[in-house]
Amino acid sequence: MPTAVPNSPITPGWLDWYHNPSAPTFTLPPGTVDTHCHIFGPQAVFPFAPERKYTPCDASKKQLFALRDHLGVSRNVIVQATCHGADNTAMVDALQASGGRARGIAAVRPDIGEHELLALDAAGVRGVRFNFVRRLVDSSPEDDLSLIAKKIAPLGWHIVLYFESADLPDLEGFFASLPTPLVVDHMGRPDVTRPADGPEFSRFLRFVAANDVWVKVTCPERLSETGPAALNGEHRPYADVVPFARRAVEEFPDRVLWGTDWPHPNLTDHMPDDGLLVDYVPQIAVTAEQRQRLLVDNPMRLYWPSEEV
Ligand code: 0GY
Repeated sequence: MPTAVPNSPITPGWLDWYHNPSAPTFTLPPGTVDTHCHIFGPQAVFPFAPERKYTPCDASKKQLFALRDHLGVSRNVIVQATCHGADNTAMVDALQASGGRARGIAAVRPDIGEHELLALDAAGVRGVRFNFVRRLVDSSPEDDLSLIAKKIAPLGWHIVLYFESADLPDLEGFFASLPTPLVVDHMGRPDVTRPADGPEFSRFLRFVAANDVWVKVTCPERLSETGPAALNGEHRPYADVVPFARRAVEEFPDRVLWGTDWPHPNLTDHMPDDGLLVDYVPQIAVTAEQRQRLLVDNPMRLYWPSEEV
């Protein structure tokens, strides 16, 4: 009999996801897609990758689907978390259990073969993630990434980019050379203590305008300095991130995407109430038409192009 491998201890100080999220007061439109969420393990079933930079608490597909239903979300896009490295088994297992209600973004190595790519495609994978955040990956060699990009382009997939805003000037040329549509995580992680109409975020939006780029207006909880609390007595969670997200929604109404980022890896300050993240939406998409595009029409075009809501 094989001996069971004991679970690794969770990273000290790790914040567990919010177990009893509030029922949102804002009702999401039918067909809403959460385009940024992850699965962690469970590690006893899907062990984490040896090269990972953190060991999280478990966050299973069943728990993700329960959150989906609680929030009034219809579909998920599950982004491979770095703690699973390039082993996409847990994510693919979740796609297969979703009854067609989830798509995936994989992490792959440059030597991946066509057979494996086709199997990922059949399971519902529609893109790969290139991660440039130094605390999450050891390196991001452009030659390797270019090779991956060349292999996935014929499948009609796209590339999800995760980087820090300070690195955009160095990376922009490489990004522009990639042969697929690009999807940027968390608005390119702006420094929200700077003005939303200042040079840094304006440069990011010029990059969006000049290329085939979609923007996830996600992760206010990760970017915010003011946090989830009321501001000046008003119920305005993550108020300092709002001008950035709102500017992206207004300038690129057809290329913005929303998501929860559940189970919120590597937060150290607070763990967001996912119900509150839904209540945040009307602050950044102020008209019903903007919300319909952000939450339903845009993600359906990208991930379920031939399906009705
Ligand atoms: C996010 C952000 C983070 C982590 C990951 O895959 C990951 O480990 O994406 C982070 O630590 O900023 O998008 O979930």
